[in-house]
Amino acid sequence: MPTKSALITGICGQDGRYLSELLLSKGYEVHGTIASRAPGVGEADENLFYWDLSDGTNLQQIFKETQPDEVYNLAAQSHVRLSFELPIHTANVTGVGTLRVLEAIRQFQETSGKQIRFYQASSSEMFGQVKHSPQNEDTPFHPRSPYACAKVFGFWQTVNYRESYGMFACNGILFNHESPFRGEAFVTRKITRAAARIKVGLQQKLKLGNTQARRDWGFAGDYVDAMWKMMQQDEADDFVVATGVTHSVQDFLEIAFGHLDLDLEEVVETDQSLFRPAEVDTLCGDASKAREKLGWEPKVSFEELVRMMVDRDLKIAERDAASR
Ligand code: G4F
Repeated sequence: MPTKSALITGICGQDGRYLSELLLSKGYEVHGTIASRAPGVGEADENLFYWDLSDGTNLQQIFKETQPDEVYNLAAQSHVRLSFELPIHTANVTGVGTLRVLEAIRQFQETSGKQIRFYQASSSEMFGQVKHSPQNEDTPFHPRSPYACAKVFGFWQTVNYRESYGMFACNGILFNHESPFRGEAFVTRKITRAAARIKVGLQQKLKLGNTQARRDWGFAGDYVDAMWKMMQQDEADDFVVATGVTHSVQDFLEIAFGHLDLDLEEVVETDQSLFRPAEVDTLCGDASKAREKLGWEPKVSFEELVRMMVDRDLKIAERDAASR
């Protein structure tokens, strides 16, 4: 079988990292786009292309060079609280950016005759003020942030390109998914990093916003497998990817700090500036469709996930403490 070529936008992020490992293990030729601010900028790599979702101009050239069979659109301004401070930028990048990729694929297919499959990283944040629980593919959206509004735009553009042009374009509606490679500004990694640094004496306090918020947290390594499976279906469709189990930020805190025998009462402080103008109080996904049609299921439990993240952050903290 000839090698398949994949292009991952935002390949340097957590999901890009796990997805590229998965695709390489399946024999794919993997290419990725990175934004100009990404780490390692300036280093030559024939499989990496500088590109930003706010820019539609060089996608045709990137497609020409990479000849992708599959495009995974993982790039975004993905921080919910930041989107309240940068609403226009978020709309342009996370929302219209998705449309730029879809339209570039449509035009490339028309001129080259090559068929490209498209995956859109849609988000459980689109459910926002949830209409019922657990949320599945039929649950109406009620976005609660500029980020979530932008993701709703990207979701419907993906559906529209599928329905209007017969493109293979699918949405993975992924609930929160974490790993030791999660960005440090997201609450899970902020907690595990702080616990580890407090343990070795590099940090004294941890400031958090709303610790009563509840999320359905899974392991990113499991979730990229669902992305790939969606792209191998006979027909493009949209799928919720979730564990079906919900926990509070407080639960996450207690397991993380408990794993290192730390007393969180003494170190955790509430910081009002970390609350959001509108909060998504609780999310819980129903991934029955993914289980039935994709044969997908999560493998890593919540407790295993927290411990995995703390253990890696402890190694980093110990190394940092030793090099002081
Ligand atoms: O970790 P978070 O920032 O993730 P959030 O907002 O749920 O969004 C993440 O998951 C989405 C999938 O559902 C993605 F689409 C999105 O791109 C992103 O990856 O916050 C989780 C919860 C929130 O309720 C927040 O208010 O934790 C609460 N929280 C409390 N203190 C905090 C903090 N969040 C952050 N980032 N930092 C805090 O100090």
